Amino acid sequence: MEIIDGKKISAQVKQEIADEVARMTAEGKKVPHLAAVLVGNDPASETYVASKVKACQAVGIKSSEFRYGSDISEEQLLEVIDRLNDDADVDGFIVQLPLPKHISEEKVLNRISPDKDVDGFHPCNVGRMVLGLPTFLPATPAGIVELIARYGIETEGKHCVVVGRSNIVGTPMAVLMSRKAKHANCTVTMCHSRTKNLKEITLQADILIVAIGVPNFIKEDMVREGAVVIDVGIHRVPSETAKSGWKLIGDVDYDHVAPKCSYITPVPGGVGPMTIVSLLKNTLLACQKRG
Ligand code: BQF
Repeated sequence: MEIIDGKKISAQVKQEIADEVARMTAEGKKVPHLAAVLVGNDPASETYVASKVKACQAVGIKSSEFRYGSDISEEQLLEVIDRLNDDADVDGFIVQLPLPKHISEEKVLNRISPDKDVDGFHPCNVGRMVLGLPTFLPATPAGIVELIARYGIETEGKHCVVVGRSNIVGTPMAVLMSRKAKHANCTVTMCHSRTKNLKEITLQADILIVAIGVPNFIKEDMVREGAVVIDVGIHRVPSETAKSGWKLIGDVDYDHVAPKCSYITPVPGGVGPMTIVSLLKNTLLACQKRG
C-alpha cells in the first residue's frame, strides 16, 4: 500500500507555478491576480479562502479578498461580480461556496465572466470540459487527475467508480476519467444516493473515487484488494486526542480500507492540497490567456 502524498505533490506543483510566475514577471508581464469573494462567516469557508490567499502569496500570485455579511442581497452580490468582471487587473476570481440560502448559486455562477471563471463552474466552461475543449477544469477533479498522473497510476481501460454526483466533484470527475486522453480512458460507473447494490459496484472498481459527503462511508468490505482509492470527503469530527478538540476525516474508513489498497489518499493531506494548487494553475492560465 502506498499513501498518495497530496501535500508533497502540491508543494512540487507550487514550486513549478512559482518558477513560471517569476519567469513571466521577469519578462515584464503582469503579476497574475486572483480575487476571492467570501459571503458570511462559515468557519470552513473562512479556512478555505485563507488557504487560497496563503497559497497565492507563496507562489507570487497577487490576491485580494472581498468579504460581505450573510445579509448581502443577491442583487448586491451580482454587482460585486460585475465589478470584478470589469476590473482589468483581476485575471480570475472565485465566489466561495456554499452561499447563504437566499442567494441563487446558479445566478451567481452564471454572472461570472467565463474568461475569469477559474473555478470552472460557469455553464460555458462545464460544456467546454464535456466537449474536451480547452477550459478551466474544476479544481478538485483536476487535482485528482494530477495526482494520478504524477504517481504514474495506470488508468487506460480500468474501471473507475465515482461515488457522488455533485456538480463540483462527482460529475466532472466522471467526465474527466472517461475522456479519450492520457491519465483517463477509463470505463466509468457513477454511483449516488439512490444506487442499488452499491457495494456490488464499488467492489468492481480498479479506481474508486469517493465524494458522497458522508464520513467513513466506504468500508473495508466495499473495496477490492489492490484498488486505488481517492477520498474527496472532508469532515470535522470531535477528537479526544487532538488538542484542538477535533480532527478531519474523509468519506473512506481509512484505517480499515487502507491495508487493502494499492494506493490511497489520506485526509487531510490528500486531495485537499491539490484542489488549491489547481486553482493557482487556473489563475496563471487566465493571466496568460488575457496576455
Ligand atoms: C488538506 C471544500 C467542501 C465544500 C466547499 C487542504 C483544503 C482542504 C483540505 C481546501 C474545499 C475542500 C475547499 C486540505 C478547498 C478543499 O490538507 O487535506 C486544503 O482548502 N479545500 C473549498 O474551497 O470549498 C469547499 C469542501
